Amino acid sequence: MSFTPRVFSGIQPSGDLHLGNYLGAIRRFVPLQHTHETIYCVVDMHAITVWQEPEDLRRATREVAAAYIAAGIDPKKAIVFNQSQVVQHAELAWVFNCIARIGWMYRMTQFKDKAGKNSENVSLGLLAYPSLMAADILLYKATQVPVGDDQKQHLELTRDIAAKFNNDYAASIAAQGLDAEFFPITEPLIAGPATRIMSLRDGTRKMSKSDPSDQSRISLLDDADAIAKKIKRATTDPEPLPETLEGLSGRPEADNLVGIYAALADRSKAEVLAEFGGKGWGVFKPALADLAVQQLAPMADEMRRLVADTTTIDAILRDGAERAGAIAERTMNQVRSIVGFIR
Ligand code: AQP
Repeated sequence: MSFTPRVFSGIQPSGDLHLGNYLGAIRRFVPLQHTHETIYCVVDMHAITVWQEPEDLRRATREVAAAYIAAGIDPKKAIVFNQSQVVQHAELAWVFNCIARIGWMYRMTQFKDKAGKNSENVSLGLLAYPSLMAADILLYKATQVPVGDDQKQHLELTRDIAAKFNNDYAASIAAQGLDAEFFPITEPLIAGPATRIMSLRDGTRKMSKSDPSDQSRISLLDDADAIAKKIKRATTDPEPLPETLEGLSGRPEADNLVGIYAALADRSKAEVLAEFGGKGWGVFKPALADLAVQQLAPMADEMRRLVADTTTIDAILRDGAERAGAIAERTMNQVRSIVGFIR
């Protein structure tokens, strides 16, 4: 069957948003709202898979919503809401917990990274996280999900869950008169020069909210001075920039900074190297800092203004939740019948 093209994505309110979240996800959400039905969620239920102080969670939830809007997402066009206001996410996640296999969850590299050696002691929610993520996406029968490269494995698992549900319940789906492909096999949208932004301190580690070093990331609320200082101090090798893309291989820090420049300038890495190849860091870093400040500082101002206006932000989230809830309830009604729950 052909599904209505629909885009869904979400970000956890689990700390300070950073340049990786912006370039890998939020910036790419914006143009899609003009070509697709779009649903952008603040996934607060995912955030509590690791401990969050309730007041911090409220603040961070509003901050992610503010970032969406400050980046250019129009909440009248796109649906913007926080996950916990649409209870069907939790309901479908439970059904998917009974579809997915435990072994699938243990194989997730994000779980292995986050649980580390402590895997017996982390929350059950952290293990089941990808099942809730599948519910987020499939509740809206989303056909495309723009994400950073780190989420690719979770997207593959979403596809596996959709396929297994469609298969396990094939007879019941047919008996309800529904299409055999009840859930779509969602496509990840992972593209551009910034699918995985790396730490400014270590080009082999992902830029991340949970990195203990504030110097490792550019936060979306950093002021111009902080942005410039962090770029100036970013770890690099002593060589000048190469003239060609091949020259970036084996130079993760250089590759990362060129990728950041390319993404912010809406250019390819090759075009950036055509301009800066052969030049040293003393030329490139100030140019990158100027570009980053020019793009990020106005957004940070707008985010601060929006976050301070909690009445407006909360009203946007409530309105989004109502619109999302109407779609979610349609899907859940079908799922309840397919599974055999009496209503
Ligand atoms: N470094 C990154 N480069 C490109 N994209 C990134 N994303 C995250 N980090 C990078 C993308 O941002 C979206 C939201 O991510 P999330 O908040 O749901 O979870 P995450 O991927 O676990 O983000 P963090 O910042 O790394 O958080 P912690 O430290 O809590 O794990 C996703 O589309 C993600 O791909």
